[in-house]
Amino acid sequence: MNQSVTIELRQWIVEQAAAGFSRETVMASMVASGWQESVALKALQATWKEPATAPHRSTPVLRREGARHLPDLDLSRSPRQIDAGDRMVQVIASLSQPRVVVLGNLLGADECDALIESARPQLARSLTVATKTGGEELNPDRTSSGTFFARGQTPEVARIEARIARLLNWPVEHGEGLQVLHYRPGAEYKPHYDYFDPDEPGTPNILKRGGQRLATLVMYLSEPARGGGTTFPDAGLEVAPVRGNAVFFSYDRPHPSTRTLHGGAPVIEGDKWVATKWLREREFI
Ligand code: PD2
Ligand code: ZN
Repeated sequence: MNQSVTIELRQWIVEQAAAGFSRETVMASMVASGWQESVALKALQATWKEPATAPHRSTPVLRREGARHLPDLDLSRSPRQIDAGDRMVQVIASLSQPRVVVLGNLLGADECDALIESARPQLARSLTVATKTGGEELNPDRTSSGTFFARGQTPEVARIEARIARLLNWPVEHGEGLQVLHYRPGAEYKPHYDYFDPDEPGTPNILKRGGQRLATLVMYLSEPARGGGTTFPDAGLEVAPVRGNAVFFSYDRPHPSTRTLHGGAPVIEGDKWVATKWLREREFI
């Protein structure tokens, strides 16, 4: 039988690492439960890239030591709403591990329409960063079409970017330009990580433009009647695409133990439009 590395297998490996099992023990139990050795090894290599790193722990003291400064919202006093400068943004739900925050009212209906209409003429089948070279390539896991705006490309885009910067306490200059994606029924974005894999040969080139990605904000510009949620398989979470709402998540290191594997579920009925903002360590040029 030809086995392949499934999302479930990757998820299971992440859980075993978090529980403190060694790489060797995890490999042995995969083989014992019927996984071909080559597939088990491939899954381990893809999922467990830092065997020397201590397993993820959620003890606050440990997390604070050496913790990276990350984009984040100030939820310390459990606000219902956050003042993002020109708009009050609702906090609908939050998760600490992985850090995921669902936001309401981030964009107005007029802003969603304006972004869709300015993106529409520029749409092309979505590309992703080619990790082998640092260039761009067609990705079969991503059946949406999309386009990028330059930072501040229109006054509307600049206003939204200033709002995001204030909300997430991260400089506008550290953000990539907005990406707008369009998914028709059947289109999806299979689960992936947004950070750049340190083991890929093209990564050093990509990092020259502003360092690693640290966080993602996916803003929903439309509301498909069914399907199209943003899924987090390692957290068992699916965020419904509600127009004007958004999901924010951050990753303190480029590693699966951040549990930020996420995808865009297939759209079943209607059209899904999103705008994504990625936040980098340094100024993105
Ligand atoms: O459209 C989405 O829900 C989605 C899901 C996963 C977008 C992205 N990733 C992305 O733009 O990176
Ligand atoms: Zn993504």
